[in-house]
This record gives sequence, structure tokens and C-alpha cells, in this order.
Amino acid sequence: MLKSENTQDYNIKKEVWDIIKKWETIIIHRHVRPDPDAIGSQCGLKEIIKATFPEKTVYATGTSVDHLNYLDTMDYVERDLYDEALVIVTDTANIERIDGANYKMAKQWIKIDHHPLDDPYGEVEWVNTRASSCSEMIADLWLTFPDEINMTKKAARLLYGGIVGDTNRFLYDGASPYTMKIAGELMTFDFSHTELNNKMNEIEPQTSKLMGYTLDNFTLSEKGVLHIVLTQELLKTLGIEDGDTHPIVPFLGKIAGVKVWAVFVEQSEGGYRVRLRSKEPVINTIASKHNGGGHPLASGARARDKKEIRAILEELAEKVS
Ligand SMILES: [Mn+2]
Repeated sequence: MLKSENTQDYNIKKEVWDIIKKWETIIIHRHVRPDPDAIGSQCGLKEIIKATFPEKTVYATGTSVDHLNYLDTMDYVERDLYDEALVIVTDTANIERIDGANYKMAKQWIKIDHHPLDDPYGEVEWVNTRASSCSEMIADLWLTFPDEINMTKKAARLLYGGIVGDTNRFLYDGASPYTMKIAGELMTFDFSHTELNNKMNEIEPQTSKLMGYTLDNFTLSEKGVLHIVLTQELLKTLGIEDGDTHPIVPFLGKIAGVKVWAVFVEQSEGGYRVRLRSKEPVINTIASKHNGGGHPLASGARARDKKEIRAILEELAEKVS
């Protein structure tokens, strides 16, 4: 079996695993509006803890998201359980992005994440920005202690799905040779990666209509800044929710000449949710100026109004000039 190549983080991984060993009840949180890596890392970690220590009670909690039910579903956790529980938060850079407020009541908590460390939280933090995904980190934990941790078919499928999600099928910069080795190791478990990849690549018929609209209506500047604004009126006409808009984001990067791109989605409560992507210039600095953050080449932000949209577009234009 492949052993972890990530020896730099050995001490913190040991600390995290030793803490997990000590607790009878463990509750795992992740970020709001989860993606496959959030669910994959959260539920993959739950599975390997359960498979290794059947006597422990382990929960994965947060808002249920129907379109990710093919990965796993959430547990309901009584408030009282937090009094004697360890909380682990996966894939969540900022404290405001944690889904579920009860984490605050836990006796001890751990952060496991691969986003840049701009909001330290949790008494124990294991942050590895070299990892493609938080799911890769959980698989790396297993490969660091392969004799101690049991991997299962279900966990392997979840972690593989998380890696595929965050790397856009190994396309992004974050996919390292070690990512590929880990994915290969997970593929030796008996789940259908083809079925999972097909499921993850699927878009809903309504989303395809939004894609059609977006491809007809985007603006691409000479310098390579692409943007599109999706209004509430449009979303209502097409019968889709904000949550259905994400598949168009990587798709826009396929258009020749695009260097950076931004998708602005008007929110029902006002303002815009902003998704920023880049092929090369670092754009998370722009995201952090506009109530957001994230990875150097993939970030999220907020715009209060059209004026702030223009400001973001000007800042993106500066990056490519
Ligand atoms: Mn992630």
C-alpha cells in the first residue's frame, strides 16, 4: 500500500488522530452550501472513524442538500450531545461558514482544512494548503496510519468524490502527483468510479437552460475578463435556485481567451453572491476585499450592489492588464 508522502504534517496528524481516539462521541461539521469535498471529507472521516472504532458514536451534521444525497445524507444531532463531544470541522476556512451553530457548545474542537489560513479557529488546527481537497487530507491521514485506520468502500467512494469535485476531475493546479496516487489507492476499493464520475458530471435540465442563457449573454473583455450577472428574475423564469448555478462556473473557463471570470448571482435578500475564478493571476486577494475568500485561483465573495460589481470587475481587469 502507498504510504503518506506528506511527512511535513506528521506531528499535527498524529495529534488529530490521538484526540479522535480519546472521544466517545464525535460530531463532524462542514461549510454551508456544501460541495462534494465538504460532504466527502465530512462523511468520509465519519466512516473511517466508525470503521476503526465501532464503539464510538459519530455524526455528520449540517443542512441536507438533496443534489448531493448520492454521496451521503446528514444525521440529526440532539443539542445535549455536544456537552460531551468532540467537534471536527472539515473544509471550512472561516468560522462564519460553519454549517450549524451548535459546534460552539463542544468541549473540544478541531479544524481540518486545505484553504489558506486566514481565520484561525479551533484549538487544534490541521491546515494543508498543498492538498487538492480536504478529502485528500482525510485519505492522507489514513495513509499516514494505515495500520491503525480502517478504510471502507463507502469512505473511499466519498473521499474519491471529494477529490474529483475540488480538482474538477484532476484538472486544476491543486491536483498533484500525490493526489493522483491517493485517488488510485482509493480506486482499489470496490465502488464504481465511472458511476460516481457520471453522477458528478450530470446537470439538471433547468441548469442546461441557464447554461444556454449564460453562453448567449456573457461579456468577455479584450484582456480576458469574462463575467455574467444572473438576476433573481432570470432564476425565477428558469425555475432554478441559487444552488443550481454552480455547474456553469467551471464551464466558462473553457472559452478561449478567458483569463479570469466572475459569476454574479443576485440573492433574494438583495446583493450578489460572487464566484471568482482565474487561470493564473491570484484573485483571492480581491475576494477578501469583498467579504469573501478562498483559494488563489477559485474564490467566493459578495457584492452589495451594481457599483460593487463594477469595482470587482475593475480589480479583475487590473490583474490581467
Ligand atoms: Mn474543499
